[in-house]
Amino acid sequence: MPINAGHEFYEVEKNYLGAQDVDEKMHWLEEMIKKAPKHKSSEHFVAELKTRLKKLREKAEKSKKAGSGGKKGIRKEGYQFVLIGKTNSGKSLLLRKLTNAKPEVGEGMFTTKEVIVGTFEYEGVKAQIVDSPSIGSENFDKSLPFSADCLLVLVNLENGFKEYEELKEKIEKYPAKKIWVFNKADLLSSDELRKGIERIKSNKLMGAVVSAEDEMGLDVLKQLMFREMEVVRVYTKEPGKSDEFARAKEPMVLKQGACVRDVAEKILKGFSNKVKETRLTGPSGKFVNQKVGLEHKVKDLDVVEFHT
Ligand SMILES: Nc1nc2c(ncn2[C@@H]2O[C@H](COP(=O)(O)OP(=O)(O)OP(=O)(O)O)[C@@H](O)[C@H]2O)c(=O)[nH]1
Ligand SMILES: [Mg+2]
Repeated sequence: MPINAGHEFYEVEKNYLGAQDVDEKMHWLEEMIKKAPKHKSSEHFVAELKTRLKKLREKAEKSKKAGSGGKKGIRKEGYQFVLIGKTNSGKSLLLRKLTNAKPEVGEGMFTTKEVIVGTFEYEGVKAQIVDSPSIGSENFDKSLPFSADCLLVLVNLENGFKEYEELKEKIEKYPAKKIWVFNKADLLSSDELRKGIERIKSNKLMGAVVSAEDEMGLDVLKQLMFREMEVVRVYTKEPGKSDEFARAKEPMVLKQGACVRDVAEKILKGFSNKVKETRLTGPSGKFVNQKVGLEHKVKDLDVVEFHT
């Protein structure tokens, strides 16, 4: 196909050709459409890809209706973390500790039989955490890790560092961000623990050593998760009210890189042009009560006041 696609496109195409099932195929096809060159001579080719995607979607829909999927529909809401790992690594116990969900936790293998969702709340920001049958289970959900924004990859420290090496290869294909969670630290001697931490450091891994059981290291993990979400919290207030008053309310949560206009749009829904003046106090401001324009980039914990 002489469409002059970039190297990225061919990488994605390779994944598409090697995909194991319909969900994975659909994912890579969507990526191919995104990465395909956007010029006149490739229009026909892109149209063809889109037809192919439509057919796959219909096929997936049919097989779900026929009940072969059996997956309960989980709706992706906001930012989504997906727990992934081998059986007994402690995914379900971790979900219990990080969210309101109450999944079954068991000493036996493959306790978790279906997808379960919990709500994670940290520093005023909410996210979804999804637990599902372990790698190696017949119920393992092949498409779920593709939809994730970030994977929480559980390594059971009982099995040593080799489990990390094994998992690394298995999860390479997922485009999501990855946070490594080295669990069951309570079962290691302090010497083993020290060596483990050194290896994590020398591999420059983004991760935390935790014990879901003893609730050790969970704060570090939560901070990492929060950081990976790349959000900013912005407080809004009415003119005349104090910053303390504004900060007592729930913040607005936006993607990093958002500007004052995005904040205004969220409140005024399509009427940000009504804003006559904006005053800002906080990390992105040079001084208190600074007058800023709609294109001013907000930072975490800014307080914004609109005059309409
Ligand atoms: N000592 C210790 N035990 C843990 C820890 N985390 C989990 N466990 C235990 O490990 C076992 C497995 O935990 P689960 O959370 O059910 O594991 P899973 O990864 O969900 O595994 P599946 O059975 O495949 O669903 C349970 O007996 C837990 O109590 C930990 O940090 N320390
Ligand atoms: Mg489980």
